[in-house]
Amino acid sequence: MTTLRLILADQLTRGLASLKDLDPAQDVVLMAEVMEEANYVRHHKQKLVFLFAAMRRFADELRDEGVTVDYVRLDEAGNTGSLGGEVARAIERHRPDRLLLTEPGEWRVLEMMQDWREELSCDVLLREDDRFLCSRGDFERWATGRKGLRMEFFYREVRKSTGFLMDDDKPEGGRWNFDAENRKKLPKGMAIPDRLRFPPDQTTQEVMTLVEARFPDNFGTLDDFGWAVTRKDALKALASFISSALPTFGDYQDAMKAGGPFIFHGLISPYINAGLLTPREVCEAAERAYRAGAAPLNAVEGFIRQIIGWREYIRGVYWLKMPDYRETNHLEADRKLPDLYWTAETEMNCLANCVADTRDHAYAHHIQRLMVLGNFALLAGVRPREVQDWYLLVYADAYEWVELPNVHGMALFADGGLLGSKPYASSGAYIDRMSDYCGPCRFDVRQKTGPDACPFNYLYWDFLSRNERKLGDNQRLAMPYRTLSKMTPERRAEIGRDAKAFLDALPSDYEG
Ligand code: FAD
Ligand code: DLZ
Ligand code: SF4
Repeated sequence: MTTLRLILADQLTRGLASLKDLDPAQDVVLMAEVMEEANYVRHHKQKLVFLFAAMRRFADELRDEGVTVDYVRLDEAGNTGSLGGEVARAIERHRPDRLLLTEPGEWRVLEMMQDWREELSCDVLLREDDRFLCSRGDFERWATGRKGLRMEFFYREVRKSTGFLMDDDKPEGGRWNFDAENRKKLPKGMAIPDRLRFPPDQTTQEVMTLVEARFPDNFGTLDDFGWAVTRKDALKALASFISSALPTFGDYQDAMKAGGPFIFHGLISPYINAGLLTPREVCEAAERAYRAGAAPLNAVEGFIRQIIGWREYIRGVYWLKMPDYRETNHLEADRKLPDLYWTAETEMNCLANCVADTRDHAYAHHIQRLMVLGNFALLAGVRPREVQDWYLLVYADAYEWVELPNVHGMALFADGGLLGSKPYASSGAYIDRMSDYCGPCRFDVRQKTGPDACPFNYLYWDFLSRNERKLGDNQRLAMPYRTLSKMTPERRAEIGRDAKAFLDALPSDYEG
């Protein structure tokens, strides 16, 4: 029996469900670079280069094993430009008995695959993606009947079921969560380790030329491209992170620094999400460092929680709530995405830095994404769909399953509180506490209103005021709403005037 096995750009895992019983003598692996996937949002140039180069190198590795790989390049004559078109053409070429798939990470692609069952002339089999630690079914069972879907409770279950950082049936160190110790600002002059980056190999250079030629106007630059494009190099990047940055990851997890987003972060999400690393092996490496005394518990617990907690939880919410999830707009936000998200041209130093980091690296770390870029979109009331599209295209690690709940739920509160018990809204004080952005900024973070005041300050109070009907009875916002209620009508009007003038003057003409 001949099996055609389709491998998508984010399924570059040798142990993938649909590669498990591969018979090199009979089977054909199909991989296709297609315009439809490259264009459904106009991905950052680095994301395109990373994925196409990693696909090509993965195909080479399979061939080295003796596997027949039918690899369709983007610029190849006859490329239909769609996954469906390339699967149909490959069926004509190879006449397989069946097409074997691993479930994709996006609802859109799953729907497409389900249509193939009707459209194609061979059997279509869809296997579960078992690279996650919690299956979609297990997440659904956990979520059923619960009032709220709090990550912390889910995380504890995954700790128990996987055994990560467990001391028999108790959490290592006697606590599940060491987050309270993980909120330090970077001390001035603290040394940041050099991170292992990878000069583009020949394949990557070829793809760079292709991407510059075919996607010249896409967001982002390729100058600082340094992503690994093979599993071997991704493992080196992981080892380098574990030895040089993990020990301090916890302490400074929320800190931000002008001119560099990497600080002590893992820089591994593109690799895990594309399949070059598995979440389990990443957590095992971190736990080994802890057990060997090479990294403290607050760092290792904090890191492992991101992966077996947040990452799995986010994926569970996506599949539980799609397809309706992306349509909600709880706060009725209706502003167009400001141009600064594309140009980095703004006098707000925090935003300028975070957009520039994103442009230069297809990367920004979690707090930049949440508390600067997301917070601003939330306070300014930007349309969720436009913000979602932006996040989906600018980051090398972005696929809808992980981007959407993070943006729609966590950053924008567009789901009305399914994911977070309150919006992550904050004034400039938080950014000042956690970064060095404010010192050189043209605005004054201590001023609340007026031409020199930090816009985050009046936007924050204006946001609370504007959304009082929807958020006023949220217990976790009781304190700021009490403060708001004590403001005189004149003060509230002044805040509203400054916010309106600022937002009205924001250029928003760019069509990303
Ligand atoms: P580290 O800080 O070193 O964390 C380790 C790992 O934990 C990450 O590699 C990642 O796999 C996982 N992780 C941490 N937080 C989350 C989270 N909230 N959701 C899922 N995984 C998490 N992550 C993506 O992978 N793709 C996205 O498209 C994405 N969009 C985001 C959008 C917003 C608005 C926010 C607030 C967060 C988003 N995240 C996304 C989560 C997080 O910001 C990135 O996973 C992280 O910055 C990746 O960098 P790192 O590997 O250095 O992570
Ligand atoms: C993101 C992406 C891009 C840019 N290009 C391709 C491609 O050419 N071929 C492919 O198989 N997959 C691509 N992908 C990933 C898909 O768009 C999609 O996001 C994931 O496969 C969903 O799991
Ligand atoms: Fe950002 Fe306000 Fe600080 Fe300027 S003062 S960097 S706008 S938080």
